[in-house]
Amino acid sequence: MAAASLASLASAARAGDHRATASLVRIAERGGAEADHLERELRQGAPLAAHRIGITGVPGAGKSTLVSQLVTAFRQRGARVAVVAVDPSSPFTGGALLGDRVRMQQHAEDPCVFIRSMATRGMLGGLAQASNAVADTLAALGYDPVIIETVGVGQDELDIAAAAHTTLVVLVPTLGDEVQGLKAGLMEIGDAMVVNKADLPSSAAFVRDLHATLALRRLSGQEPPPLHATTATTGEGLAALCDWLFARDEARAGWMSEREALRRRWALESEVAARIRQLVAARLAAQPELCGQVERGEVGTHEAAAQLLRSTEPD
Ligand SMILES: Nc1nc2c(ncn2[C@@H]2O[C@H](COP(=O)(O)OP(=O)(O)OP(=O)(O)O)[C@@H](O)[C@H]2O)c(=O)[nH]1
Ligand SMILES: [Mg+2]
Repeated sequence: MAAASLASLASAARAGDHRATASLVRIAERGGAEADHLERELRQGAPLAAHRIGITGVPGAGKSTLVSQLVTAFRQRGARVAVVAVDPSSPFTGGALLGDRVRMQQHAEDPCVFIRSMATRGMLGGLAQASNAVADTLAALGYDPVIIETVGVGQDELDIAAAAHTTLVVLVPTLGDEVQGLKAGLMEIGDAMVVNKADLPSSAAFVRDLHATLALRRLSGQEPPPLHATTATTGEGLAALCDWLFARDEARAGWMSEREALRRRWALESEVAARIRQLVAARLAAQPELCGQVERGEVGTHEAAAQLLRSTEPD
């Protein structure tokens, strides 16, 4: 796409045109040369360091319901809010995943709210890199905060947490033994912990236990993250969580530059890794004969790898 049309799309998007925003987001998501042009174009508008808020947690914890409530709260403060909902376990992409569409329906008509769902299909460089590119684009288009929702299922979600300035880890009181390990991994990355579905009967005991677990951090000189109990479906407990989030948002001058530098460093690493993966795929595709020889056992993998790395095929 010509620079002029990227520029006109960007100015339409900044003025609240959702279709223009969606086009730009698709370009960012796809990656490649056009995404490079887009980044250059958007950087001319002095990239603002939008507050990137990651919401992660176990499947079905009520993350989308919570995000929808946070969007409402930020809208009441006059913010333009973007949501990137990333599901590493789902093969669907483009448009909205059904659950998110239902959960966030009330914001669909709001020109100051943009919601994008992403999943694994068609992501050349991987989901972390693609979701980061989308978040960059939305930040550059003037959305602040950019909320990134992701299901806690492994490395992808930890990567996505690295892309956020503030991470809320959402747990539910009904965690069985099988997700305790997941919980332990998730607890490490939370700037705040949220126990959602506080309306469930087991909630009080769960919150008490979690408080006790988090307090153990004091033994190693760490301040435990705040813990909020919420019922996202009714809004109970949301005010306290929002107060914490708004206070952090307002104090950004004190913490954001350090987190943003870390985030950019991570984003660079993730982008380089994505490009190398693409390069690997291109090199292999350019040498079908050699690949066939390896498959038939005629050439060793080490020898073939060395040949592929030496190869000067255009990529
Ligand atoms: N009882 C109760 N149910 C809730 C609460 N919050 C959300 N739910 C319900 O839990 C279900 C899952 O909610 P979602 O918001 O889609 O959860 P999610 O974490 O985004 O789910 P995934 O993205 O699929 O991992 C829905 O049926 C919600 O209505 C809550 O506070 N209490
Ligand atoms: Mg969800």
